[in-house]
Amino acid sequence: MKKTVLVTGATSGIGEACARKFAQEGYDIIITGRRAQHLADLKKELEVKGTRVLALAFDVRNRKAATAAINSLPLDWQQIDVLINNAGLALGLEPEYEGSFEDWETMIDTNIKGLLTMTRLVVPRMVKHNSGHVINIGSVAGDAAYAGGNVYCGTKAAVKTITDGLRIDLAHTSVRVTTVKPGLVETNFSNVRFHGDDARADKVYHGVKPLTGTDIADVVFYAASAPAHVQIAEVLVLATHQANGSVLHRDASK
Ligand code: NDP
Ligand code: 8X3
Repeated sequence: MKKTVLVTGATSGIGEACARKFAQEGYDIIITGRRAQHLADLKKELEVKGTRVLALAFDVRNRKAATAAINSLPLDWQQIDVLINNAGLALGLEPEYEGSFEDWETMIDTNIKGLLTMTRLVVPRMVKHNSGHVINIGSVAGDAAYAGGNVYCGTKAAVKTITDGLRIDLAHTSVRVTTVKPGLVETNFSNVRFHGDDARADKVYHGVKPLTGTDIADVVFYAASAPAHVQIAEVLVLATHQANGSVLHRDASK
């Protein structure tokens, strides 16, 4: 029987790559994000290739909108087999004593509360059917703070702990729970972090071969396609020249 995946933040980067990967592997896809036009374009492209796609534009910070979107699912889309909680962002790299209250709030509301909202809305049906898989996108940033990472690192540490908590709460069921923790992935992430300063964003990837969204999508799919008795609890995926959130070897000649 065909399976359904719901990907949050499917308009760009890792989420978009996950949507493409699961589509390629024969899943029906629910793509979500705030940018409706990006969703419409991706839906059109995947449908041409024969994938069933449902696009739902909403902000994961808006609990009412998220609830309405999940409650609006047509009958044949209601059984979600895989939930990929990917929507998230970093804003700023200032020392904590100079950080922006607004940026902090956006990160906490998106990365932590948005992920919790989607989990709370989708998981009860998984429990009812005693099957499903929640894959949360954490980060190497959640393993240890790096300079200027303060609040972003804190949100990703929270993702790890919240995911571990969910795994405990679901241990009596067949629902699996995974955290995938990427390192440096070249996406829109740094452009967003630096509020559209693309030159500064580009510098993040100078002299190093970063991971791609597709690299992470492959790992996410690996976890989702493991045999039912295998629960990949956590995966840390780094670029080859990255050792942790703070140590990255750059080749100055590149
Ligand atoms: P992108 O900026 O390319 O993608 C972020 C996605 O999140 C977009 O689709 C965006 O959609 C969505 N999103 C952001 N805010 C909201 C919101 N309020 N409501 C709904 N969707 C939202 O970055 P990445 O692909 O790199 O990031 C994806 C995840 O991976 C994030 O959780 C990030 O923290 C994590 N990560 C990234 C790493 C990296 O180096 N790139 C490394 C480790 C983890 P839209 O704007 O349309 O709403
Ligand atoms: C994104 C990776 O190291 O830029 O979570 O924080 S990092």
